Amino acid sequence: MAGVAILGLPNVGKTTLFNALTGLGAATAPHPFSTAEPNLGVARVPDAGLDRAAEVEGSRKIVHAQIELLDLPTVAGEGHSGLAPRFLARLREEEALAVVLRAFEDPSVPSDESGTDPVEQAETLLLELTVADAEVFARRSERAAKEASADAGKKRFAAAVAKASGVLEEGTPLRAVSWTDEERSAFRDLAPLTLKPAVWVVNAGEDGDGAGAAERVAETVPAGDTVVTLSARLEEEAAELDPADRAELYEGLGLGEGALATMVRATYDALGLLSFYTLGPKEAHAWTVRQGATAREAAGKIHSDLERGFIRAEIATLDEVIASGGWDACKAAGCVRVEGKDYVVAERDVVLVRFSV
Ligand SMILES: Nc1nc2c(ncn2[C@@H]2O[C@H](COP(=O)(O)OP(=O)(O)O)[C@@H](O)[C@H]2O)c(=O)[nH]1
Ligand SMILES: [Mg+2]
Repeated sequence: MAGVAILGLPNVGKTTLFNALTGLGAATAPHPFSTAEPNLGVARVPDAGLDRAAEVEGSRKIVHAQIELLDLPTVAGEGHSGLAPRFLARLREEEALAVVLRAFEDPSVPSDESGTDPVEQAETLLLELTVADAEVFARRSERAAKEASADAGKKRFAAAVAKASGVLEEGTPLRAVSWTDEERSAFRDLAPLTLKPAVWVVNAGEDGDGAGAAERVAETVPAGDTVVTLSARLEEEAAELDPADRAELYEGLGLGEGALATMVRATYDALGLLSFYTLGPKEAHAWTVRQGATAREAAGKIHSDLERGFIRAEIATLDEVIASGGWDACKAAGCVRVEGKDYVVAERDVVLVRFSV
């Protein structure tokens, strides 16, 4: 399961967002540092399409895709404003970062630690991540240079680490530079924070639109990073509603599928993952594979027998299935195609694997 760490300055809405995503109801408070230990939870990837498909198919059970979430406490003092050194190692284990930036104004929630300028916060956090990486790479680079002088085979490794160390010393996150596969594999054990995909979450508040802020954040962070806007508090309230009421609320606010779905999808994208589906009377199931996965690989996610005995896949898009009123109707209408083992699975494909073992 993909793991995502939630970061940000104190009192910006990290735990609120965590609660909205996990439905775990961890304590939030209108003062900084209310989270003393990391909260760990599993978020069901919100997916209105999956819910609707289950409805038209009459599936008895719905299985959402999942991500693991870590809500890290912010610890004050000693020249770091967001990342507690004692949690850095934990952070390096996660695959992606969701960075919460406060844009909402609320006099009952102090903002002295963060301010309400999301661009300033993005700059601060990016710099902290870069400095944390710079320390690790400077140390490793020194050691690698010594190793390389005794063993010529280690020269290329030392050169890669030294180059990255130089980039970081200039205050540039590693993600902002392109690296060869060889260089990337040299960095792997150091698990650089600035090479992890990051999704920037502008917490704009219930009545802020945040569009301008999001645009400015996008210009600040490394090119290609995704920026989403939401109100963590509104999402936390929405998460407590049943699906129909939630859909109505989102529709009333013009939020479409809801901001959480957008955020999680952006994270999936950043991680190079996508969802495909299987549908039946027993269950409607969202599965996760890497982008570029073939039909045969996707079959292996469902069951190893399906991969081994793969014959062909029948495929339609989720929207086609919903519009037709179910898989069988879709097939009758001719919207199901047949694909072979090398077909590259697309986001929102519904897949029926034909196999024999
Ligand atoms: N008005 C408003 N308050 C929010 C929003 N998101 C979070 N808060 C409040 O901000 C306070 C701090 O939130 P919390 O999630 O504990 O922040 P953390 O320190 O980043 O984990 C809480 O009182 C939240 O209810 C929002 O979108 N609008
Ligand atoms: Mg918190």
